[in-house]
Amino acid sequence: MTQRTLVLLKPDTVRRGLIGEIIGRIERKAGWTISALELRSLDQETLEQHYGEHKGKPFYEPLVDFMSSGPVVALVVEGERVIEGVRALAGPTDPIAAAPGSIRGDFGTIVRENLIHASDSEESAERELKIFFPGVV
Ligand code: RTP
Ligand code: MG
Repeated sequence: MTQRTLVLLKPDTVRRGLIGEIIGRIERKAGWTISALELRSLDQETLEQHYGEHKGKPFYEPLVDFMSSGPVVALVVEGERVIEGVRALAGPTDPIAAAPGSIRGDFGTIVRENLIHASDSEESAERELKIFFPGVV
């Protein structure tokens, strides 16, 4: 089942020079393709759309501050079961609970600064791709 997903390499990834490391892991999965890629700074409106489901939660404001603290790399990745697949490469939200070998497990310690976002379902992917790459979908 070929799918498309939205991936964001968060500002901690860019600051720490881990873009290549993380993109390399995605690229090495058989048959997956990066079909769009952009380094960009996210404004409040974009973040509100993207993380709207978390509005009102205690971590929302610090999350938005963090996500606008520096540029992110936004990517569209296409391929076999890529939605579930990139989530598996990333590991669970809390990097301390994430297994070594996963991106968050290998590089993260702080829940907020967990390196990568990946769409969590087909519906989320469709919604998020429209926000970040309106020309692509
Ligand atoms: P994401 O949406 O970024 O791919 O991450 P996720 O699905 O694994 O986690 P989610 O529950 O959607 O949370 C979104 C992001 O908010 C930050 N967060 N901080 N308790 C906290 O301090 C807390 N909880 C979540 C993380 O950056 C998380 O990825
Ligand atoms: Mg999420």
